[in-house]
Amino acid sequence: MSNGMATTPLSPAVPLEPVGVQRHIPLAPHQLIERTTPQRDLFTIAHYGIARVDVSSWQLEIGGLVERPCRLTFEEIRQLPKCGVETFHQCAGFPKKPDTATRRIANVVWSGVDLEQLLLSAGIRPEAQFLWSCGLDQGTFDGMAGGFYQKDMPLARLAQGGVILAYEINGETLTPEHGFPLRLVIPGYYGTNAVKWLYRLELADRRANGIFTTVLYNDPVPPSESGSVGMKRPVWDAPPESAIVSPPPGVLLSRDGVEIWGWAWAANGVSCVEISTDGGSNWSRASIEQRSQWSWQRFAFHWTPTVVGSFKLMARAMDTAGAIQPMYRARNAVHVVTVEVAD
Ligand SMILES: Nc1nc2c(c(=O)[nH]1)N[C@H]1C(S)=C(S)[C@@H](COP(=O)(O)O)O[C@H]1N2
Ligand SMILES: [Mo]
Repeated sequence: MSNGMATTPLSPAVPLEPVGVQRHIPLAPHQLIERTTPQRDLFTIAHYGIARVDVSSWQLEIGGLVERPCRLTFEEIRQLPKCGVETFHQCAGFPKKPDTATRRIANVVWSGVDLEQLLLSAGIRPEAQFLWSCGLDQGTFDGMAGGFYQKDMPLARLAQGGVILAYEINGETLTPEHGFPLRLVIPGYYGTNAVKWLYRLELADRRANGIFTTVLYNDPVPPSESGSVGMKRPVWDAPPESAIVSPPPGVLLSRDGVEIWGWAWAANGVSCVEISTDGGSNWSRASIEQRSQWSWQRFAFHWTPTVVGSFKLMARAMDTAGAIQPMYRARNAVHVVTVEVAD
């Protein structure tokens, strides 16, 4: 770990290839068959393009409100104790359309180094309240000059554990698309916070003032909830959500019965999933497995249709704090799958 050099931030320039917004979503909900999503099937989201980092000249810088600012090479990071975390990984969707459900969801095992340990060894100053994290990608997004991709996280989140700087996904080295050489992983938080191509961590006493922490990824809070008009809430913790994997949409079923199954997830864990086969009028409890760390949880419900016709199947999850997945107009709105039943 080199010391004392980190007062002037590095000003790295790395190529983006391709340049511009990247959105690849290879799997639809009915294709999420595997519990662990392989890296090659994982969705890719990037606002400016895919950064191509030369790891031999790359360093991670830790600065701001720390006692001992420092820089680490990739080799130095690889020599620290390795830890892993299983978690759902979800894109919050279009930053300006919080009402739209996009169902870009996966479940992966990340490995890397424990962020809290790293920050403790750099010395967290008492005034520090937030972690700012910066990626090596920069440019213009939605007509705004955004600078480096930057996010923030309350330092209080560290106490719940699991926050790591990851260099592997499912035991494989990260590809450039997913953040090589190093990315932040905050289990339970939406993917937008998981900064790829990380190069600088900074502790601060306030939120970061970039476009991705102020203008974008801040949802309006309804006055009924906050008591005042114009309040915003950062897109951090993921509320409860579920997706039906099977039966797939449009399938023709017999009246023999079928298992309705899928995945449910929430930052604080899912306590219950209910199924409706009549478009939301009646709900029955599905069985649901325990979660492992921040993993998604499989739910299942055996359904025997009593009549033929067209059916709207729905699943809705409740988290351990009692929040329920809303029916409409939310990024975690209920997923509807229409199927046909014939004799
Ligand atoms: N540096 C950087 N990190 C980033 C982004 C980005 O544009 N730049 N996009 C974020 C968003 S919105 C999501 S959903 C996740 C996607 O991670 P993935 O492409 O590995 O699935 O990365 C996040 N981290
Ligand atoms: Mo995202």
